[in-house]
Formats: sequence, C-alpha cells, structure tokens
Amino acid sequence: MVFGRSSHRPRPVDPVTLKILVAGGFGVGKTTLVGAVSEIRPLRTEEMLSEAGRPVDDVDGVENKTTTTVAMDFGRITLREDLVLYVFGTPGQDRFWFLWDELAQGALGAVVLADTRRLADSFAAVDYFERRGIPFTVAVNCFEGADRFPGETVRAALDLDPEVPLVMCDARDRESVKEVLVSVVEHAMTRAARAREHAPT
Ligand SMILES: Nc1nc2c(ncn2[C@@H]2O[C@H](COP(=O)(O)OP(=O)(O)OP(=O)(O)O)[C@@H](O)[C@H]2O)c(=O)[nH]1
Ligand SMILES: [Mg+2]
Repeated sequence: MVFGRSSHRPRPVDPVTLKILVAGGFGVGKTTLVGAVSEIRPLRTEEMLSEAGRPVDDVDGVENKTTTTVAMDFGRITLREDLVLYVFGTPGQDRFWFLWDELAQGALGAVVLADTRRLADSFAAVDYFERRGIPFTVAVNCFEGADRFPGETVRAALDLDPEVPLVMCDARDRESVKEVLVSVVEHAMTRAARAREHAPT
C-alpha cells in the first residue's frame, strides 16, 4: 500500500476572497448590516455618543442610537464554498473621512446604504465611489416609519447612473443583506467583464 496524496481525492477549493466596503451616512445601519451577515463575531469599534459630540452628531431619525463607529466594522461571509467576502463597514461621521482611503484599498466593490429620511447623508459616499471608479450598489435600509419611495425617486434624488443597482433591504436581516452583497459582486463582475472586452489586445 502506498501512502501519500491520492490524485483521486477531490481537492478542497481555495476560495476567492473579495473585499467589500459598506458606506453611507451617519446611523444608516452599516454596523447593523455587517453584524447581521457575518459568520464570525464581527469586529466593531464603537464608542459612546457623548454630550460633547451632540452639536456635531446629528441623531435626528435615530434618536435611540447610543454609539458610533470610530474606525471600522469587519465581518466575513461565505457566499459560496469558493467565494468568501470580507466586509468592512466605514465610520459614518465626516470627522472620520481620513480613514476611508485606507479602507477602500483593494476593495472590489461597495454598498452605499441609504435612509430615505436622510438621503443627503449618503451623497458623499456615492461621490466617493463614483470618483474612484469603485462599483457600488445602493441599498435603501427600510426603517419602519420611514416613507417608502419608488426606486426611481431614490435614483433621481441620488443622481445615480442607470447601471448602478438599487435595492431595498433590511440591514438587520441576514438573507436581505446577502442579496445586497450578491448584487455588488455581480455588478462588479459585469463591469470587470465589460472592461476586459473593451481593453486593447
Ligand atoms: N428599525 C430599524 N432600526 C435599524 C435598522 N438598521 C439599523 N437600525 C438601528 O439604527 C441605529 C443605527 O445603526 P448602526 O448600525 O449603528 O448605524 P451605522 O451606520 O453603523 O452608524 P455610524 O457608524 O455611527 O455611522 C441602531 O440603533 C440600530 O439598531 C433597521 O433596518 N430598522
Ligand atoms: Mg457604524
């Protein structure tokens, strides 16, 4: 009997790992989204919202919010046996913008989470990814009590290119968040394939 590696044994696949960013305005549910979908205990960097921060922390619409992300969220999700996503949540407040360039390095794509009560808070994230050519999906986090708008209205308000996917989601729901992530991956893959087609040979 010969011991050793059998050529017949199915080889475990090395999964492709992709980095996805989750961005959007203050309190739209980024930390919630990463926590809902992650299969590992998510890394969080939450700090208490303080009295001192009250003049600059706009909690209108998320009055029950007691903490805010000061560096990033990190989670992992296996979408398929051969496809693993590392999901990085960004801090929502303007004063942490300096961290974004670091977080965006090597990202395949992004989610811009939006709250229809405070759509303008997500403009900056849309601009950021457009300017850097990073493919993104806009996901409207449907908070209870927030008016539901047709996708076209949100699209127009955010001035999105027609190719940018827009989906409705519940950031607390794993399956809903998975659909958002699948949308980002598909969109990024389509864009990459198109770029390859048009690349000079
Ligand atoms: N009702 C409802 N509440 C939500 C939903 N998503 C998030 N929340 C709540 O909204 C608040 C904000 O959520 P976070 O996940 O901390 O938001 P964030 O975008 O990470 O906030 P920053 O990091 O401070 O920018 C929390 O109190 C959540 O429990 C949702 O879909 N529905
Ligand atoms: Mg957060």
